[in-house]
Amino acid sequence: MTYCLTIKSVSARPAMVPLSRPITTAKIVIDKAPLVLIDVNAQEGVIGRSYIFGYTPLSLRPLTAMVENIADTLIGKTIDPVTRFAEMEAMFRLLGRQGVVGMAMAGLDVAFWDARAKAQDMSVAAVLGAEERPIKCYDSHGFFDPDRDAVDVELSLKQGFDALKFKLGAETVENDLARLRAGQDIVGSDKALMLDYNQAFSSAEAIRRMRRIEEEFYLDWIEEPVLAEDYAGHRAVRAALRTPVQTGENWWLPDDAARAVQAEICDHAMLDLIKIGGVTGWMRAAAIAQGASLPVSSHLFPEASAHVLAATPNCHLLEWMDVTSSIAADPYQIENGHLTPKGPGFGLEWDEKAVGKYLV
Ligand code: SMN
Ligand code: MG
Repeated sequence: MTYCLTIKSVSARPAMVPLSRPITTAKIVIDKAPLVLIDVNAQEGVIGRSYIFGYTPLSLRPLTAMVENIADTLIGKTIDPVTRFAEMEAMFRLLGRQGVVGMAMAGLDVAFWDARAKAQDMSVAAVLGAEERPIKCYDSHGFFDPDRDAVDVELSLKQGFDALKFKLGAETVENDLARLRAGQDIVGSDKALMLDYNQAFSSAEAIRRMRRIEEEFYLDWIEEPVLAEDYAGHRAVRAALRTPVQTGENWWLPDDAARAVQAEICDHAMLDLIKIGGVTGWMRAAAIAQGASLPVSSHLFPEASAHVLAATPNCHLLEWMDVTSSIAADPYQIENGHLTPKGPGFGLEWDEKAVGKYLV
């Protein structure tokens, strides 16, 4: 089958999808995933699929509309992801390519790559020139509450994870420390432990808290200690601590990755497949990080991230967070703390009966 595909139609379906484990931070609880499911239908019969995680139900209608509006300009064009992405970037040069615009562009890009690979009966990892190898994961837990979450942490250990992340940022650092002690009591000191502050603090407060935590713990990274766009704050935290600084899930396109690397704000890079610009954006941002010797980890989108991480020489860890198992026809499974990319495409097809229950 030729891989020269032509876009016949695009569907964007908003859904509130149940999560096997709610996503909790110190401030919010997300118990249903606000997703936009994108299908790119090619005239040749191939369907490229992707999804956007919208963080809040408030994003679903604008995201859906933006995908549909962009798609209207692409009908009849070929599914050449790099070419189409350049067109979309030019289309929004004046408006700006961040936010809903960037997420819609990236959602279409991911679906294009899915279609492209399926047309060649290959996985996306294989199309990118990588072997479909197991990618080491960490289990991404929420705002750790020992009474509520101990069972989930024990399950992580049974699944073979030897790296776990907790979100903290409680009212007081004493409360954070108590949660961390309880978490490490379960995990043990031989496992990698990471913390995510989800942009909660000023650099002074982040440094104050982390210096207290560093008296007791050796963490593998502290993630987003300050506002994502506060590069000076990230640099200050990085200079003050021995714990590596992780950030990047809120970088828009490879452009932000370049600016962050130039500003030397972090020790690791975390790329979010949708905010970084899909597969097309990921490959460029991962190369920028590689040039700065930054290990690259993924954020959300574990299925497609397994494929792009397989093609990322500076691959570090895949964030395991189960978002789609309630609607996937053949959900990805963790094996001994690893996730292996499968095809064709990203190996992600929907159970349409299940999807139908959650469309909004
Ligand atoms: C996160 C925050 C909000 C939703 C999903 C994930 C978090 C992470 O920053 O790194 O997992
Ligand atoms: Mg994070």
